[in-house]
Amino acid sequence: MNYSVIAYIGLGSNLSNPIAQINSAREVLKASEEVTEIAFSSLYCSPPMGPSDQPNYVNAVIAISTALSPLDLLHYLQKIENNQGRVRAERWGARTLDLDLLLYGQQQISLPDLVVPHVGISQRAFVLYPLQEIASDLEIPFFGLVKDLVALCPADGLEKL
Ligand code: A4P
Ligand code: MG
Repeated sequence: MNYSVIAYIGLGSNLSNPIAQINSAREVLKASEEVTEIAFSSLYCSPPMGPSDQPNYVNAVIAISTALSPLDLLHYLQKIENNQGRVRAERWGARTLDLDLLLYGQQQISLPDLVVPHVGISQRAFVLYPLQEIASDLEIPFFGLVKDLVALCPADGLEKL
């Protein structure tokens, strides 16, 4: 029996009614026996990072408690992405749903398929601003406090919905 850990997941979507995609992913997570929701941020809209010929994104962050291992949680998140019609084509390309494992407790993980804290967590407004709403005093291993990282991160056109 594993102990429960608090994990943070970034949700993103810019296709097929992004707000509904994010809300639906939240409902799936809430309904899961393996996951308990602790907090859910506001939804935010932002211009795309990466290829600019794609719609704006809607993003949010959820805090959960779970006894799933990091890799089992990643695979579970990928299953939810696939169930919501995710097709993997271009890196950083448009998607119905992207679920990124941002943090898993205070663990630092460096596996071929899983890097935690998530790459880019310390510089992305669409991750840091919603994360600050639910965990301002949280320490991100290696990078520092969420609130200090937000203070250094321009909003880059991010807007609360
Ligand atoms: N992977 C490794 N670590 C992780 C982790 N911590 N969480 C691997 C999730 N996956 C992780 O991911 C590619 C591979 O990353 C997976 O096979 C997994 O084993 P993917 O979701 O298939 O592909 P991707 O999302 O296109 O690539 P990547 O590099 O994860 O992109 P990001 O960082 O997710 O960025 N602009 C705005 N405004 N808002 C966004 O949310 N998102 C992206 C995608 C681009 N531009 C954006 C946004
Ligand atoms: Mg991703």
